[in-house]
Amino acid sequence: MRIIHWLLGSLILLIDWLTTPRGIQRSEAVQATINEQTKAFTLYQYKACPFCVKVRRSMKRQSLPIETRDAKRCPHARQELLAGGGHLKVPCLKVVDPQGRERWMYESKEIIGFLEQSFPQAA
Ligand SMILES: N[C@@H](CCC(=O)N[C@@H](CS)C(=O)NCC(=O)O)C(=O)O
Repeated sequence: MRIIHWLLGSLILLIDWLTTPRGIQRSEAVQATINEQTKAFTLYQYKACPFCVKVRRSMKRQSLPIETRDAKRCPHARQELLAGGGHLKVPCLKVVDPQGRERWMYESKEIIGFLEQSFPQAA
């Protein structure tokens, strides 16, 4: 069972690597603003989780340099996710607003929709 799990994970990572999307191009000034805004975001994830791959590909497509933390390999990240979000489930996007309030968003579909709405696709 473990070997099948490992093989599937490796296959997912290989396909992801072979078909990595290109990031959209923005003007330097707009991208610099977005880079600054994404500092308020952290993605808790597992490397080979298909839902996490989906979110990472969306980030890549949108050229969003969001920090990722591996909640499987890093006990500290796992603890942060459990304490902040309340569930050990990935992907989970932590968003900190300008007042310092945290929002922990689960569900890949919701995260991708939120990112698409939050950032301009061009300019
Ligand atoms: N519907 C969720 C599914 C997420 C999900 O099932 N994630 C798995 C990893 S692939 C998980 O976190 N399972 C709990 C665990 O591994 O502890 C989504 O689209 O984000």
